[in-house]
Amino acid sequence: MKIYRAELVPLNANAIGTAAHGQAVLIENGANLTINLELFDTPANIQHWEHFHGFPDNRPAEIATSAQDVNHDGFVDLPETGAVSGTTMVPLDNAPHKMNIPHDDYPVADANGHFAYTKVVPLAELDAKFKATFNDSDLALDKRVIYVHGVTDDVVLPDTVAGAVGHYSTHVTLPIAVGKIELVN
Ligand SMILES: [Cu+2]
Repeated sequence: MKIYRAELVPLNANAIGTAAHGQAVLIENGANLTINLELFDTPANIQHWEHFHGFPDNRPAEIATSAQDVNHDGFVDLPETGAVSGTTMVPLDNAPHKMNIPHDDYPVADANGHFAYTKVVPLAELDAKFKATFNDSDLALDKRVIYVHGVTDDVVLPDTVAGAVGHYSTHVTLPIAVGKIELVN
């Protein structure tokens, strides 16, 4: 059994007016990967996309900070996280092993901006899908970072904020919290 943990710290807190934070615990045990995640003070009453991101070449991902706001518009948007955090890999949604990213089956925050997420994922299916997508790289959880996304539509985002995915706007993809996954034991 391997236990991993991530402490999620706020990103874009000043710009969006709330400092989302929380933690995740991931447990690889036999055939399953169990993911537990809890977030506080997220933008309330909306769905929050969440994934782990990383580099397919297994370079260790690091969390983005305000230093990644390279266009100095006051927001670290999804594309700006790529330099240090890599690409979107596995969703923490209703079916992580299917690795579908743009959809509406992610957790929804309550009126206090709280949500908890638990999922037991079949590791063999996740590994197979991951290897097919990322050219035989391993899950390598301790080289990944977890992102939580999503702000309410009333947050004014300048046109310089990028990262829309399909018909999902930059409000859906704007990062609000991030944490590096670390092997506990
Ligand atoms: Cu993401």
